[in-house]
Amino acid sequence: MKVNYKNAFEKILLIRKIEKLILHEFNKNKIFSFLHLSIGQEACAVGVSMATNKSDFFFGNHRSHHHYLAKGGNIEKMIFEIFGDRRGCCGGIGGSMHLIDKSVNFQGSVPILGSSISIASGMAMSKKLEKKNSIVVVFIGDGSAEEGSFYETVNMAGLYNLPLLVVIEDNKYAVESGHNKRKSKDYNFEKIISGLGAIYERCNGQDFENIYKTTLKMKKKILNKKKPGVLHLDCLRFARHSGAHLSKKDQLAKYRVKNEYIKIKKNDPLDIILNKHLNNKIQNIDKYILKLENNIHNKFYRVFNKIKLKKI
Ligand SMILES: Cc1ncc(C[n+]2csc(CCOP(=O)(O)OP(=O)(O)O)c2C)c(N)n1
Ligand SMILES: [Mg+2]
Repeated sequence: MKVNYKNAFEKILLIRKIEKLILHEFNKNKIFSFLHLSIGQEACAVGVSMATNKSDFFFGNHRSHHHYLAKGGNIEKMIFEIFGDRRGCCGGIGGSMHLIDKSVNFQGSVPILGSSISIASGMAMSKKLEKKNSIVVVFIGDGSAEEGSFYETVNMAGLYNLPLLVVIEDNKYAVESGHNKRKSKDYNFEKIISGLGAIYERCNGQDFENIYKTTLKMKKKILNKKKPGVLHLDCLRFARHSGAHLSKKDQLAKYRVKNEYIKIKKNDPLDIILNKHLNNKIQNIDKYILKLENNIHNKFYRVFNKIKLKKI
């Protein structure tokens, strides 16, 4: 199997750069919408999207810029949406938590925690009835995986043999509550999910290669065994829960695990791909990255100048 690591790196970099441009504009107070940045978690979306096909469907949640962009959603329309411009993918009335681009099978992001899981399972049922070989992927957070609808849906998806893949991006926090405040010491995800009749896999959500290979394996199993799957990705949220903050102050905050900032520094998904797969293959890597960043900036910065804010 030949994996295109350069392509994966460029996709992650694109998502990172677009979010940083948005962050920059947010700081000028132009945004009316909430903003949940995916910075640090981009590989989760890129790994899953590269291991699935265009004909597979994605649903997102409140933190979904990376899911939308990894699936190939229209970038200009996303920027317009976040800034409340009518030309946004949701008519400019939804903001950053309401992204949709059906032309690439990104079926929508929904900010009510746990809600998109059951909507995605309905679509998985329709794909099963149509006898299509597609799967439906829904991305949720570790906090959302504590909603009752998650357990109910995985159970029903197991009962009806639905081609559903639930991807849990476990960044260890729901806003500022860590696992130790929300889960019993003996909480065992693997036992719970297997007990509900679904396939369960867990891997490093900072490492594109891991996510890509595990997703390929899971998709095969979902279709062959006719069972839903839950992919549990251990990842790191570099930014604050919401708002335009990507600061060391937050990474050092009391609610975080001790020394988490060191882990963040060492586990950037971009560095992981570079170190594992690209450093020896690309000459003058700094120049290559700078060129990519400049191209993204030149192509998309002009979109911010076109934004027309609606009069309320
Ligand atoms: C039903 C519901 N309850 C509360 C909220 C407010 N809320 C938005 S994001 C969030 C935390 C979600 O944590 P997690 O699912 O782990 O996702 P993360 O933000 O870490 O990506 C909360 C409580 C909501 N959107 N929906
Ligand atoms: Mg979380």
